[in-house]
Amino acid sequence: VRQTKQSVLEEARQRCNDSGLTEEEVFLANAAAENKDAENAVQRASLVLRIRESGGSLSRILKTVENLKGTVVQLESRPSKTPGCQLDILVTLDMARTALLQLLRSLRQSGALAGVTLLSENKVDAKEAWFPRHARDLDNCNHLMTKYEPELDMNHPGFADKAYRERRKKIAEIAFSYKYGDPIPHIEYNEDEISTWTSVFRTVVDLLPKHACAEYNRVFQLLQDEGIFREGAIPQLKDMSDFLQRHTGFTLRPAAGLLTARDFLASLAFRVFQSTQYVRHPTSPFHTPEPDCIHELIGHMPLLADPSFAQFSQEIGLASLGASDAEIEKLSTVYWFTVEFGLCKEKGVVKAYGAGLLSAYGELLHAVSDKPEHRPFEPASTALQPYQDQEYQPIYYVAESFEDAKQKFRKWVSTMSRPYEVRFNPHTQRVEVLDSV
Ligand code: HBI
Ligand code: NLE
Ligand code: FE
Repeated sequence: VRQTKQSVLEEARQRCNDSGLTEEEVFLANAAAENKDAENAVQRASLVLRIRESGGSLSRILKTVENLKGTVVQLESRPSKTPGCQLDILVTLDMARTALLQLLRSLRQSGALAGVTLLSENKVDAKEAWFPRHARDLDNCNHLMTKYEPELDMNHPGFADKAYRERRKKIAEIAFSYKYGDPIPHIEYNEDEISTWTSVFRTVVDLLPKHACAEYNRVFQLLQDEGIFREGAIPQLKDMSDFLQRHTGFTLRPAAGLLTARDFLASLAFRVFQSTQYVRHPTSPFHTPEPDCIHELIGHMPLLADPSFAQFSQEIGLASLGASDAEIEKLSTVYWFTVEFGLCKEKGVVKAYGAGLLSAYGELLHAVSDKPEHRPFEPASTALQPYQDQEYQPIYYVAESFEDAKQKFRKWVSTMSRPYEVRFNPHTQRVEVLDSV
């Protein structure tokens, strides 16, 4: 069903490119064109308007509504938190469809507004695309990519290793049968697995002080102090999840392998990180293309305990909910060049914060050397950069800081076409869709 909706949306999106309308508005326009009666029928609609400090004027907007024979049913305003904007307005109107479309077009073109969103009501399909609304719904977000499964991928170092494949299967089954609210199962790791952990751990410990960003090093030290990070024992996901929860509210749930980007990103919206629990094959300790628990633990966990970074991760997740396939691809690319392989500046020196670098010391050294290309992080262009996951990256993007990356990301996300806004309610762990009055 999701696929069908997506392709309908894609088609609409094609058509809105030159009209300056969102796909929802194109649906409206089509409905109006098909039905002459509907064209003049008055309907109720709600808009969210973000009025700029310079050039913006609420009275002029209301005048436009009046000129188009619309009636304001309700109006709410509050000071805007967006820099350069004075007010956020929620306005509900009664208006003919064609007039409403005209209004949207002129508001968008006026330059007085930093944002114009039509909140969806009962007429549009976009908001019906399924996405998880509660952390419990993540029980349905565990679709795997087939690449890198040791059973299916002939190039996997474990392909010919029967015992390893059995082990992977057993750990994957734990993830598949995991349900929201279950305690995270304890894994008794064997000697091979522990020695792989220990050799990776030793090498990264040596490199971190020099090459990891300060936020990462701060939490890494904490994890060592608490005895969660040490040689000779692989941290249990349960202990790590409890640790994260105390710092940023992030929790973990076991994942069976490389998930689809849509499922993986969706969980971040709920401050849930889907983490693999198996260990990479012992023949490739220092670099593997697939996520394993060494990558998740050493690479991802420290920064998920950093408040600013946790917020950034969640915002990528929220942006992905209900997004089109093309947008998911862009968000994954941004995720790839930030959360996975990001570099940042610290007093003029380039440091690593990407998890794929911090868990793979060969690539870490490569990334901070002068061999690869370093480009400034700009979401709009970064999102279009093709990437591969087999070899070391030839290009890395450097952020000024997490805060700067977050600001730029927010600005870019606001240009995406989703016709509704979502927000996470931490009290209920529910994602609320802002689509009604
Ligand atoms: N799945 N289990 C798991 N772990 C990840 O780190 C991961 C994933 N699926 C996709 C993904 N990462 C990203 O590279 C982006 O595509 C979102
Ligand atoms: N290359 C990383 C490592 O070896 O730890 C894993 C990357 C997962 C995307
Ligand atoms: Fe990762």
